[in-house]
Amino acid sequence: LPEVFIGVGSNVQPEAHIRKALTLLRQQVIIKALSTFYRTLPLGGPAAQASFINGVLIAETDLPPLELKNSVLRGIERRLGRRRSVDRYAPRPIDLDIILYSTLVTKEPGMLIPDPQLYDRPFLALPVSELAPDLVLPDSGMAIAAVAAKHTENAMKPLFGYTAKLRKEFAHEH
Ligand code: PH2
Ligand code: MG
Ligand code: MG
Repeated sequence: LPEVFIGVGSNVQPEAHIRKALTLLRQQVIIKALSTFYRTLPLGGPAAQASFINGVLIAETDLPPLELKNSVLRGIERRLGRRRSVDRYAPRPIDLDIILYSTLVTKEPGMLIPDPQLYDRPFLALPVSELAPDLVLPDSGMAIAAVAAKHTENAMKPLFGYTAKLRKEFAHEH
Protein backbone atom coordinates (compact mmCIF):
# COMPACT_ATOMS: atom_id res chain seq x y z
CA LEU A 1 0.00 0.00 0.00
CA PRO A 2 1.20 3.56 -0.67
CA GLU A 3 2.61 5.38 2.37
CA VAL A 4 1.24 8.85 2.89
CA PHE A 5 2.64 11.48 5.25
CA ILE A 6 -0.19 13.60 6.61
CA GLY A 7 0.36 16.90 8.42
CA VAL A 8 -1.92 17.49 11.40
CA GLY A 9 -2.55 20.92 12.93
CA SER A 10 -5.05 22.65 15.19
CA ASN A 11 -5.34 25.86 17.17
CA VAL A 12 -8.83 25.48 18.59
CA GLN A 13 -8.90 23.04 21.53
CA PRO A 14 -6.08 21.22 19.76
CA GLU A 15 -5.56 18.29 22.16
CA ALA A 16 -9.19 17.20 21.85
CA HIS A 17 -9.62 17.96 18.15
CA ILE A 18 -6.49 16.07 17.11
CA ARG A 19 -7.64 13.01 19.08
CA LYS A 20 -11.08 13.19 17.43
CA ALA A 21 -9.52 13.58 13.99
CA LEU A 22 -7.32 10.52 14.50
CA THR A 23 -10.32 8.52 15.71
CA LEU A 24 -12.12 9.29 12.45
CA LEU A 25 -9.04 8.91 10.28
CA ARG A 26 -8.22 5.43 11.50
CA GLN A 27 -11.67 4.23 10.42
CA GLN A 28 -10.58 4.91 6.84
CA VAL A 29 -6.79 4.39 6.63
CA ILE A 30 -4.14 2.43 8.52
CA ILE A 31 -2.18 4.73 10.86
CA LYS A 32 1.36 3.33 10.90
CA ALA A 33 3.33 5.88 12.91
CA LEU A 34 3.02 9.23 14.66
CA SER A 35 5.77 11.83 14.96
CA THR A 36 6.40 13.78 18.10
CA PHE A 37 3.69 16.42 18.38
CA TYR A 38 4.71 20.01 19.18
CA ARG A 39 3.20 23.18 20.55
CA THR A 40 4.05 25.75 17.85
CA LEU A 41 3.78 29.50 17.47
CA PRO A 42 1.29 30.69 14.83
CA LEU A 43 3.04 31.30 11.53
CA GLY A 44 1.66 34.14 9.40
CA GLY A 45 -1.69 35.76 10.10
CA PRO A 46 -2.41 37.90 13.15
CA ALA A 47 0.22 37.62 15.87
CA ALA A 48 -2.46 37.38 18.54
CA GLN A 49 -3.68 34.05 17.16
CA ALA A 50 -3.74 31.06 19.50
CA SER A 51 -0.77 28.69 19.37
CA PHE A 52 -1.03 25.40 17.46
CA ILE A 53 -0.31 21.78 18.06
CA ASN A 54 1.36 20.26 14.97
CA GLY A 55 2.61 16.81 14.08
CA VAL A 56 2.85 14.36 11.18
CA LEU A 57 1.63 10.79 10.78
CA ILE A 58 2.27 8.01 8.30
CA ALA A 59 -0.84 6.38 6.88
CA GLU A 60 -1.25 3.46 4.52
CA THR A 61 -4.15 3.57 2.10
CA ASP A 62 -5.10 2.44 -1.38
CA LEU A 63 -7.11 5.63 -1.90
CA PRO A 64 -5.69 7.86 -4.63
CA PRO A 65 -4.52 11.31 -3.47
CA LEU A 66 -7.50 13.30 -4.75
CA GLU A 67 -9.99 11.00 -3.04
CA LEU A 68 -7.93 10.89 0.16
CA LYS A 69 -7.88 14.67 0.26
CA ASN A 70 -11.41 15.53 -0.85
CA SER A 71 -13.44 12.80 0.80
CA VAL A 72 -11.41 11.57 3.77
CA LEU A 73 -9.36 14.57 4.98
CA ARG A 74 -11.82 17.32 4.04
CA GLY A 75 -14.64 15.15 5.37
CA ILE A 76 -12.98 14.90 8.79
CA GLU A 77 -12.25 18.65 8.78
CA ARG A 78 -15.93 19.34 8.12
CA ARG A 79 -17.14 16.88 10.76
CA LEU A 80 -14.96 18.63 13.32
CA GLY A 81 -16.62 21.93 12.48
CA ARG A 82 -14.10 23.49 10.14
CA ARG A 83 -15.68 26.05 7.85
CA ARG A 84 -13.44 27.34 5.10
CA SER A 85 -13.53 31.07 4.41
CA VAL A 86 -11.47 33.58 2.46
CA ASP A 87 -9.32 34.08 5.57
CA ARG A 88 -6.61 31.47 5.15
CA TYR A 89 -5.33 32.25 8.63
CA ALA A 90 -8.67 31.70 10.38
CA PRO A 91 -8.33 29.58 13.55
CA ARG A 92 -8.97 25.94 12.69
CA PRO A 93 -10.24 23.04 14.80
CA ILE A 94 -8.35 20.70 12.51
CA ASP A 95 -6.16 20.88 9.40
CA LEU A 96 -5.12 17.67 7.62
CA ASP A 97 -2.71 18.04 4.69
CA ILE A 98 -1.12 15.47 2.40
CA ILE A 99 2.62 16.21 2.70
CA LEU A 100 4.01 13.24 0.75
CA TYR A 101 2.26 10.44 -1.13
CA SER A 102 4.75 7.65 -1.71
CA THR A 103 7.17 8.92 -4.39
CA LEU A 104 4.45 10.80 -6.28
CA VAL A 105 5.15 14.29 -7.65
CA THR A 106 2.15 16.33 -8.80
CA LYS A 107 1.87 20.05 -9.47
CA GLU A 108 -1.81 20.33 -10.26
CA PRO A 109 -3.55 23.35 -8.73
CA GLY A 110 -4.93 22.38 -5.32
CA MET A 111 -2.86 19.18 -5.31
CA LEU A 112 0.81 20.07 -4.80
CA ILE A 113 2.68 16.93 -3.69
CA PRO A 114 5.15 17.00 -2.03
CA ASP A 115 3.60 19.91 -0.14
CA PRO A 116 5.98 22.85 -0.78
CA GLN A 117 5.44 23.95 2.85
CA LEU A 118 7.58 20.97 3.84
CA TYR A 119 10.62 23.03 2.79
CA ASP A 120 9.95 26.07 4.99
CA ARG A 121 7.88 24.93 7.95
CA PRO A 122 9.90 23.44 10.82
CA PHE A 123 6.80 21.71 12.23
CA LEU A 124 6.58 19.68 9.00
CA ALA A 125 10.27 19.13 8.16
CA LEU A 126 11.37 18.00 11.63
CA PRO A 127 8.53 15.49 12.17
CA VAL A 128 8.91 14.00 8.67
CA SER A 129 12.64 13.67 9.28
CA GLU A 130 11.95 11.98 12.62
CA LEU A 131 9.64 9.43 10.94
CA ALA A 132 11.84 8.78 7.88
CA PRO A 133 15.41 9.97 8.55
CA ASP A 134 16.78 8.58 5.26
CA LEU A 135 14.04 9.94 3.02
CA VAL A 136 14.97 11.63 -0.25
CA LEU A 137 12.31 14.05 -1.48
CA PRO A 138 10.96 12.96 -4.85
CA ASP A 139 10.56 16.45 -6.32
CA SER A 140 13.92 18.05 -5.48
CA GLY A 141 16.15 15.06 -4.74
CA MET A 142 17.03 16.73 -1.43
CA ALA A 143 17.52 14.64 1.70
CA ILE A 144 14.85 15.38 4.31
CA ALA A 145 17.68 15.46 6.86
CA ALA A 146 19.20 18.44 5.03
CA VAL A 147 15.86 20.24 4.94
CA ALA A 148 15.29 19.57 8.64
CA ALA A 149 18.83 20.71 9.52
CA LYS A 150 17.98 24.22 8.28
CA HIS A 151 15.44 24.51 11.10
CA THR A 152 15.74 24.51 14.85
CA GLU A 153 13.17 23.51 17.41
CA ASN A 154 13.33 27.03 18.86
CA ALA A 155 9.70 27.89 18.31
CA MET A 156 8.52 24.32 18.88
CA LYS A 157 7.90 22.73 22.25
CA PRO A 158 7.77 18.92 22.11
CA LEU A 159 4.73 17.49 23.88
CA PHE A 160 6.13 14.13 25.01
CA GLY A 161 3.25 13.13 27.28
CA TYR A 162 0.59 13.99 24.72
CA THR A 163 2.56 12.23 21.97
CA ALA A 164 2.89 9.06 24.05
CA LYS A 165 -0.86 9.00 24.63
CA LEU A 166 -1.57 9.46 20.90
CA ARG A 167 0.86 6.69 19.96
CA LYS A 168 -0.59 4.28 22.47
CA GLU A 169 -4.11 4.94 21.24
CA PHE A 170 -3.61 5.33 17.49
CA ALA A 171 -0.34 4.00 16.10
CA HIS A 172 -0.71 0.58 14.52
CA GLU A 173 1.76 -1.84 16.14
CA HIS A 174 4.35 -3.15 13.69
N1 PH2 B 1 -1.07 26.76 9.58
C1 PH2 B 1 -1.35 27.87 8.92
C2 PH2 B 1 -0.86 29.18 9.33
N2 PH2 B 1 -0.03 29.16 10.48
N3 PH2 B 1 1.05 28.08 12.24
C3 PH2 B 1 1.34 26.97 12.90
N4 PH2 B 1 2.12 27.05 13.97
N5 PH2 B 1 0.86 25.74 12.52
C4 PH2 B 1 0.06 25.62 11.42
O1 PH2 B 1 -0.38 24.47 11.10
C5 PH2 B 1 -0.28 26.78 10.68
C6 PH2 B 1 0.25 28.02 11.13
C7 PH2 B 1 -2.19 27.84 7.71
O2 PH2 B 1 -1.52 27.28 6.68
MG1 MG C 1 -1.93 23.45 6.62
MG1 MG D 1 -4.90 22.38 4.89
